[in-house]
Amino acid sequence: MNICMQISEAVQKGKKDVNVLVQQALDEGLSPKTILDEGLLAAMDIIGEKFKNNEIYVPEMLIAARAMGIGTAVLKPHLTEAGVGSIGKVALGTVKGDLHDIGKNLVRMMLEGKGIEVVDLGVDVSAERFIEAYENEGVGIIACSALLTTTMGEMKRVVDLLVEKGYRDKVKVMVGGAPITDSYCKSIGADYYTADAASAADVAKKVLLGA
Ligand code: B1M
Repeated sequence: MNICMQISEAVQKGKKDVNVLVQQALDEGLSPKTILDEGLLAAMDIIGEKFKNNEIYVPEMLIAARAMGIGTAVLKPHLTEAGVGSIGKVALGTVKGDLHDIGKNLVRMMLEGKGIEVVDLGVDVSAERFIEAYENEGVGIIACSALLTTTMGEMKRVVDLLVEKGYRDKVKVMVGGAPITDSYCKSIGADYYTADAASAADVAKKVLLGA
């Protein structure tokens, strides 16, 4: 079994020593992106599929998520560019009612890797809190993540509240997460949809630099 498959298995089983395997993969010369995509993220896809088919339940998803966090922590310094000065600020959070934070945390890591300061609002973030972050922190972008079809509607509330408060043309809204699509982004009047964390960071950098 290759090292990425071993990492995937370790995450699926919730093994805390997945960090050792991730370090081993780095030592073997695998790129952080390969380890992320073919090891850690591949595991979450399998976990999601098994959950859908009632082969595993929430506790198993939770322990896998914890192992995923341990694995990504090892990759973090390798995914971020050292010594990059801040080019702007983003308020990032998972929307109200939604507790999924693995994707959000990856987005944070990639944004920081581009020299962007991140105000991490955490999970279960209401539209009002996103707007407060704009008012108090002077962010150039509000970035919303959602993993549930039942919570993605909060993104529309963010846009609507910005309009209501007269801020809409002063801050950009980025959206992402498994159920989000470009057409959904357009339909709610948000500015940018990206499918993955790396693309989110690329777009955010361009926006903040006014490119
Ligand atoms: Co949940 N869960 N979960 N879960 N969970 C899903 C999302 C689900 C698809 C599983 C399934 O049925 N196959 C399903 C949603 C169905 C739907 O709405 N269509 C589901 C469900 C139903 C639930 C519960 C309702 C289960 C229950 O209680 N009965 C419950 C809800 C709790 C709540 O939030 N209120 C629940 C709970 C949980 C756990 C807490 C146990 C755990 C989360 C732990 C944690 O996050 N700390 C969990 C997990 C782990 C998953 C799966 C297995 C994995 C999610 C994940 O982290 N993926 C997931 C199935 C799946 O996705 N295959 C599932 C890896 C992560 C890197 O991907 O977040 O998509 P993702 O991020 C991607 C992109 O989407 C993008 O970048 C990342 C890649 O680079 N991205 C952005 C994300 N945010 C972005 C923002 C951007 C741009 C890109 O710009 C701002």
